[in-house]
Amino acid sequence: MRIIQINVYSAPLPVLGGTYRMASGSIDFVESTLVEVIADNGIAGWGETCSNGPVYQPQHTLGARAAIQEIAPGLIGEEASSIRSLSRRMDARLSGHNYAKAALDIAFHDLLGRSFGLSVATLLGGALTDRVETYYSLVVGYPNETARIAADKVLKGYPRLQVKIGGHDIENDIETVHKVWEATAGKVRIAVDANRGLTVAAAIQLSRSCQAIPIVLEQPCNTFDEVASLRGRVWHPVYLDENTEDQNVVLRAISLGIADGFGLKVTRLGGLSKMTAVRDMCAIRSLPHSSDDTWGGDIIAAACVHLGSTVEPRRFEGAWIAQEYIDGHYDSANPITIREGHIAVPQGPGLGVKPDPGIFGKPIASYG
Ligand code: 0XW
Ligand code: MG
Repeated sequence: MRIIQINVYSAPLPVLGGTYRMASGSIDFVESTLVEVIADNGIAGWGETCSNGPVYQPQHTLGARAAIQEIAPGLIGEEASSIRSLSRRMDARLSGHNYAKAALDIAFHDLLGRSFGLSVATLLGGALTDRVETYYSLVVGYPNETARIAADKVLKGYPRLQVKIGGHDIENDIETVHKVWEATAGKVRIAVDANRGLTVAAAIQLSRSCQAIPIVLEQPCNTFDEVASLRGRVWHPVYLDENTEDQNVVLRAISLGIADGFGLKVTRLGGLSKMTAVRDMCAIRSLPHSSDDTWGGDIIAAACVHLGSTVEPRRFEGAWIAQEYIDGHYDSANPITIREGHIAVPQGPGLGVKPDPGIFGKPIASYG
């Protein structure tokens, strides 16, 4: 089974319902990049990578496309059944750029699964559940309004909320956390995500002012070292998100004991292969984590859900998908949707999701 063609597509995704506000930048529109990897058995596998703007992380749309341009020609004619050897091949063509390689890695899994009649979750070791938790991400806002939305999401069945803070007055953030806690009355788990936006002093102040509230502090400060310096100075568990730029950072955070859990992104880590190794590292130390991505449609959502279904449920912090902010689906027959705060693991071979024919128009690049 050899790769004979790779097509790259662009999908514009305007943000539904207004601006998605984070301490590290706001977005109104993103453009996703999709890859279709076709093998000589006539089967195609799909992958996706989509940054949420150029500021959240170093990854960006044009970077992904330029990286794929470097890599893709070297994959034509390669054996598709060994994802490990395809991964080595990608590294031989281009150093770094995990987020671009991730799209191809997801497509390799989809192709392999479809070719052998196995789901991606099965390829990743086997699903432990047929539906995974998700969480609702409340954008940076003001205390009363954020608390009102939080209460509504609890009624909708979300088991976990992520409250975005940072980028403005810390007193406002502290009040927001208290109001959200009062409005949700202990019915959900709460992560408070500053998206790198707090100083060390502000993170300590927030934690001490919210001592009695069982929150998790997600990526409070900008750098790994700043977050590391919080150890023993804050009351709450600290999770790393944006700093986990590759597998080695996760390994270092675990071995130094500076993270109590992680917000993990499939594309940032380099795809399902690399994320699976990180999943297993976390399992060794009983560390909780999510299976998210920055943004994107049904393909990346399916990848997050398949991986998420293989994580021990008691440590799973949810698979975040962008569905609430996107109009429509790539796959009208098998869309990935949130129901009562959970997402069903797609059935069928591969990712269990396939874009409707012609939905992305003509490829922006083709190799092979
Ligand atoms: C909630 N997310 C998973 C989606 C946005 O890209 C931000 C991100 C996070 O947790 O930082
Ligand atoms: Mg986060």
